[in-house]
Amino acid sequence: MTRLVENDIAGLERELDVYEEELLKKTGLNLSEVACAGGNITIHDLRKAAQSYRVAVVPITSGEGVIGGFTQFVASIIRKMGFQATVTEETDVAGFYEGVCQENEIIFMADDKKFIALNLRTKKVIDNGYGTGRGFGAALAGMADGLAGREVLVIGFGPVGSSAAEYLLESGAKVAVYDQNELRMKETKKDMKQEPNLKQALKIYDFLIDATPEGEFISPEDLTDQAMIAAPGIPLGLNAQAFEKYKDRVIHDPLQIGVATMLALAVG
Ligand code: 2YG
Repeated sequence: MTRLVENDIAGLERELDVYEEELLKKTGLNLSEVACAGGNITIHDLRKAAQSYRVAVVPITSGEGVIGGFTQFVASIIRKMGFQATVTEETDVAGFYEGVCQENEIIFMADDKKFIALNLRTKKVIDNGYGTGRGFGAALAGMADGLAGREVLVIGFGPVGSSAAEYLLESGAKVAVYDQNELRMKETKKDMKQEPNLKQALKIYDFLIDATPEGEFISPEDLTDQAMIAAPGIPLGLNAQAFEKYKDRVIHDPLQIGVATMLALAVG
């Protein structure tokens, strides 16, 4: 799991509207719609939940400590979806206590190992990796105008890649998986095809999920002309030339889709 740094999120809060316009242009869906698709809830239910739940985001100082702007950006993404969200004054347990006492029933918090959304009313807890994978699966489906019956290659079968693959199977897509780690390849489900050679696979699949922590391993000549890429992996797997050529068909962000889908899953 890649740990974000302050620079990965600096200034993104101000650009959330522009980000959402781009997302809409590429997928035909706004952030809440992508989150609802990934979270298997309706926009109507999300709107209802926004009237009934308040959200607290708690800064956690353990391990490598607080990431500048992280909790504020998480809260602004949640507000973008129509919910009331605040970052607690206090951090850690004191922050959790503050959030609960202020009657927030959804708590977001992240240390260096886990980033979760906890629903205190239903006791449902959602992991960021799970939300991110499903959300980017839904975004790719939006960009492709549906993936039922289509072949999708998932690169990287960690928590994000495996939940993206799960979402894609649910959507009726034919899922193939490549992971450089053989043990991970063994974890793929029976109805998923294993692709042993990445370069060969990139030449045949038009729909890709890049769920690896590797950067810049994909060049323009590796990809098909029709390629569409949803890339939750940080850093981006496309190199600069590939990004330049395919940027209108690439979805990549450090937190927006993952946090939005966590919220949809937490209230669903
Ligand atoms: O409260 C804080 O500011 C810090 N304790 C947050 C630490 C977050 C560490 N995790 C990550 O940076 C990422 N796993 C977050 C998810 C990125 C998904 N693309």
